[in-house]
Amino acid sequence: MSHLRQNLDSFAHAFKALGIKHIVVSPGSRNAPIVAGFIRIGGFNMLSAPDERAAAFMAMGSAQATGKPAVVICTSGTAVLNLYPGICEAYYQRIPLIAISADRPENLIDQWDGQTIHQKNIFEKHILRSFYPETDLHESIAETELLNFVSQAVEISTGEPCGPVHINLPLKEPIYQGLDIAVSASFASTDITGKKTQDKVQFPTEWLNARKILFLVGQNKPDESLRYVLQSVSERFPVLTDVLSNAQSDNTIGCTENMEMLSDVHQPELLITMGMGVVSKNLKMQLRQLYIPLHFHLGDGGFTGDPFFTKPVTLQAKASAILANWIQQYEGGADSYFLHAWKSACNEVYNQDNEYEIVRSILKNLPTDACLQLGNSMVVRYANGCAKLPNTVFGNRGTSGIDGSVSTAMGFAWASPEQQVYCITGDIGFLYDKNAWWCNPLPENILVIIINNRGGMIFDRLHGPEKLPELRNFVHTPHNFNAKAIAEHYRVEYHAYKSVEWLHPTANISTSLESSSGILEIFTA
Ligand SMILES: Cc1ncc(C[n+]2csc(CCOP(=O)(O)OP(=O)(O)O)c2C)c(N)n1
Repeated sequence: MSHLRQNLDSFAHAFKALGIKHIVVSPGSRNAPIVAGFIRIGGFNMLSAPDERAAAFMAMGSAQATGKPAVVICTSGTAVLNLYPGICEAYYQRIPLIAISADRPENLIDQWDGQTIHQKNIFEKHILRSFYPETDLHESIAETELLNFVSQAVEISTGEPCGPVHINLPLKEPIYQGLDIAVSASFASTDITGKKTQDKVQFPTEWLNARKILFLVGQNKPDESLRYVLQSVSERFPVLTDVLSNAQSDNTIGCTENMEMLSDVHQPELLITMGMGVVSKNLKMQLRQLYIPLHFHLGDGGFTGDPFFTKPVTLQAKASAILANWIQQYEGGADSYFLHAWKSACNEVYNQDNEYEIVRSILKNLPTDACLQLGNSMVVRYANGCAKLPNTVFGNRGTSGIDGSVSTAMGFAWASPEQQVYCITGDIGFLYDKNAWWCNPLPENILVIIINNRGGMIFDRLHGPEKLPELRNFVHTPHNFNAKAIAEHYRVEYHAYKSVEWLHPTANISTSLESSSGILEIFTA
């Protein structure tokens, strides 16, 4: 048996031993021997997805669902570059993802050879670490060496912060030798994954007596212990929760897009933030204007952004633990006037916008235990500040690309088959990512809802592009497409509504949302 065959079996086995289950594969010749190793070892949940751009987002969505790293495997050349948007999004969302690319031997680079490009360090600054085997895979490598190699990659990707890592495997001809032979060795089964958590963390003394403390939770993974502790904090202090914070409860305050102008009464003595960025530009701009003397950020590793220009001091702490510790010892009297001022600033004003009403009507009818995936552009903004959201909400706000929202939702649905997934997207985002359905097996627990306004509505809300009407074709990108033929192409159920039908007082929205899979398109223009 060839060393290559033996090594690729050991390589795949290492993933199994480390408890990794979800593998998304894009086809290719150079990566086929790597994929063959995963098939021979067995025990993986494997998804075939030919579009590498979509595949990377699918792997990321599946990692969102399981909390464990997912693997995406692709061939050499531009295939690797097509993983980049998903890698980038996983980097900024801090989601564990392992990208494996097959590569050609180094001496063939720049020799006019097909699918041969510079793959080393290809993801530059948007990767936690890039790995290359030290020994040629065609030579004998001890099983333990490959296990160590893979476990380092898994450890980095699930560390603090979590994120993407890249493993680049150069393979030279012949690559198909012994492809069909049964598994070479009886591998030891060792699950060596395990995560450290920091619990009792001391809070700064400034927190004990301050009366006006503003809490703000940006985009964050679901964390029930954090939601629980913030519920009690929100009885006395304003706790602002972004639509993607997964921290919302009865007394928390949604970050509505159309919030009031802030004034001196909103000025905190202390700002305490968790999670990452916020969707609301209005809130971000206004916090930049407000005088905030002290800002602590509860970090879970990785860099801390400074979105409000307040120079936050980062405490590397598990947010729920530090807050539970603090609330028990808090000695100051919380300023109820301050709490009410924030509640009324963010009070939802009735919005007559059709699309806003449609999105809100959908959200009102979603089950709490569903997963909601929000497309970028207007949809995530319409949902921001909504009082009723499912307990699991995701959106690709790491880099705010419109290129992978449906694929991410598809990956989530694949890895969480018991959970109903709803993905709401704009039409351009949908059309961009229509290869999300190009996967096998196709999940049956995902309903994609398109708000079709026949173009990029967001650009009509910005002031500027309308000054040059000729620009419209290149910015708003008007079109007359719909999803019917795409649904037929992928053989999924399709329903269409006009906004007047959807919003009609006699419309039964919960019944319209009953299909567990397919495409539902609502035309608003
Ligand atoms: C990959 C990528 N390309 C381009 C953009 C710029 N962009 C932001 S919103 C948008 C239009 C989105 O239109 P649609 O999905 O229909 O949503 P709507 O604006 O109508 O709500 C574009 C092209 C982006 N965010 N990401």
